Amino acid sequence: MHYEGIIKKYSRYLPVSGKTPVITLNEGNTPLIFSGYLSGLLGAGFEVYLKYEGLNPTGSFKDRGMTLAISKACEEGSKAVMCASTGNTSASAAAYSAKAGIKCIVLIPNGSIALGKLSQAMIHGATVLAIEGNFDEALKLAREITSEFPITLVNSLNPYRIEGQKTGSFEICDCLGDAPDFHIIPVGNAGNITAYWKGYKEYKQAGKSTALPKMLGFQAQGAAPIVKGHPIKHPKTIATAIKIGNPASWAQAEAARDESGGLINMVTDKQIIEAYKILAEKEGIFAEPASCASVAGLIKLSKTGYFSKRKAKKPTRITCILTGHGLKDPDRAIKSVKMPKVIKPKLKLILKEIGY
Ligand code: AN7
Repeated sequence: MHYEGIIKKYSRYLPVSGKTPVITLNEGNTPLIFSGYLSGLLGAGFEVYLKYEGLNPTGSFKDRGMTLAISKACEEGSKAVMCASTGNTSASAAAYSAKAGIKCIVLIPNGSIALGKLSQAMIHGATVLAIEGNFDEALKLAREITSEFPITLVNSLNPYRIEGQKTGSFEICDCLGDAPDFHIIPVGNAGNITAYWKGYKEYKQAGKSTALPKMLGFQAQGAAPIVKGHPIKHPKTIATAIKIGNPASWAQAEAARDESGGLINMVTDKQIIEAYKILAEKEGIFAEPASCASVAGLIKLSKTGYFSKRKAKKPTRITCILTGHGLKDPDRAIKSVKMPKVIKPKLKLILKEIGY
């Protein structure tokens, strides 16, 4: 069967009807990749899987929520959508709006979004305004404007975003045959952890899985309001996607943590870059820095003995969500490695360099 995106695949779990115009780029159906290297770090009895959401059409998990948010906006007759964004939401909103033929306006924090994401919002024809302020200020403005004018807000405060994004859990359960034991995920505005938890609960309710994972969320240390227990006025991290000081779904993230018996913790930029390089060098997976907060969190917890050996005969399964593609932020990649050596086009010189 030709795959046509998450709405068609999971329509029975989503608020859609035969009348909903399906605006899709065939998002979802992303690979769940076994990581031999990370499983080995934890030792016998553990299996680590990477959900590579960077392989969605615009290169991030946002497409799962955006297909539904834009489809519902069209169903309701909306002609314009708006979002504030650290980059990926704007890229996705711009692409799906282009497909739908509606207007898209995005507010981004000036100077704080990765180049790939900015290029996406612009090439898809969105109206891009760079706010002299941070993401939290941009979101406040987007909420104010969309509550007064006939423009649909497509940030994750839009419930259809959460509904679409919960399909990530369905895919993981379908792939593993049941829910994993632990689910590790980066936390920024906290929509995705909210969505995954909702998805796991609903799939169990529907009899499609038998268990629920512990939800383990990771913020960047310089942008860790939930861990610290108060909003951060001037969040700081190289993981610009999660440079958020006052998450919109704060309470829902805490509920996911508490209901599942999980935790929300933080990782330093250094730990994020270490995980970024491990994924690239050991697994051949290029994920953007914010994505790697999940793997950095796994490594951090493994060192503290959090994943203690379990007696169960079955392996303990852990999924890490890699939320966005590494190509989103080429500047960061280049800053993290040595630049190529410039060399004269002479055979002998090249052979000498490569040791032959
Ligand atoms: C790669 O695009 O908030 O906790 O405006 O792009 O659901 O916010 C992006 C968030 C993780 C955090 N990883 O997810 C935006 C935006 C990547 C991201 C997150 C984002 P949430």
